[in-house]
Amino acid sequence: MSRKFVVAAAQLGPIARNESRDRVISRLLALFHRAAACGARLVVFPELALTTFFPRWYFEREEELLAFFERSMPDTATRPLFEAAAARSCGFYLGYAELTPEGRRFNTAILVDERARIIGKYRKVHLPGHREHEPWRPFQHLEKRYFEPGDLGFPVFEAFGGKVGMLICNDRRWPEAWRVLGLQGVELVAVGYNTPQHYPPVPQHDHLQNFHNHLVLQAGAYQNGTWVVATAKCGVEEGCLLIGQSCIVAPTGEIVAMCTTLDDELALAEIDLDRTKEIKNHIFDFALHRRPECYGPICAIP
Ligand code: CDT
Repeated sequence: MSRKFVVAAAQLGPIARNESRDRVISRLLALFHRAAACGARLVVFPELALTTFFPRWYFEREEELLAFFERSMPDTATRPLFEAAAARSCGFYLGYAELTPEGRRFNTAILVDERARIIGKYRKVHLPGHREHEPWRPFQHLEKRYFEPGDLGFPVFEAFGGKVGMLICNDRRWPEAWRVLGLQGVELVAVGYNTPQHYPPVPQHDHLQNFHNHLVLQAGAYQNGTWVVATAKCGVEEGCLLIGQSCIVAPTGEIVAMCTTLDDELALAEIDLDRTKEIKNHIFDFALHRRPECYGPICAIP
């Protein structure tokens, strides 16, 4: 049976701090319906896709922070997305800030199938930035303060006729994250991101942000023989420029589609999950060529 289908990276332009959930969802729905009209079976939205990238601010009052979190999924605001998924037989990846009933906070993504069922959840493992307020920065990156590291590992889900994994933003820079997915035979990895162009501690790397984004996505795809759909929230958001260049990467490491604006935009491609075999059964045939007996230090806990 053919395992070819159309996927979409549904890139978002900036979301203002005071933009309502309903307004954001209407933007997501517009992209979703356009992708579905092009035949998409899976639409990948960005990290923290329902709000502005709020870790750029230090909040003194907890209620200010918690306003950016979802307490259940779906909830009233997001239900229309699930209804659209069922009506269009098209699934999605959605990043959002999760507040659990116990009061724990995670940077989370869900995978929803073509029947609008949540079939997978991932909580971001690699939280970048800092824990304390650092007023010298032009903007904060307080993910370490506002989220716990994910506690679900790097699961792979049977979905869309193949094996699907999820990463969130900074995770994509870590080969270990890709490899744990690769070792489970992942065939499609969905990644959402919010990446500022300016990195205050090392500004001499600012001009490399787009390069590093594609470098790690293409390496992760090739070295694990997987398709990648990577989606940005981008543009000038509350004075902070976030990179775009959302893209779809083949298991060969080639970019087959890419967004060219810093606004709401789709990148679409027909992918064939069977093309993962070109890599998985040859150059990176893990069973044949890996030497795990030499890799111990990677997993040693210091
Ligand atoms: N959202 C996220 O993880 N962003 C980081 C920014 C760089 S570290 C401050 C990233 O890795 O793209």
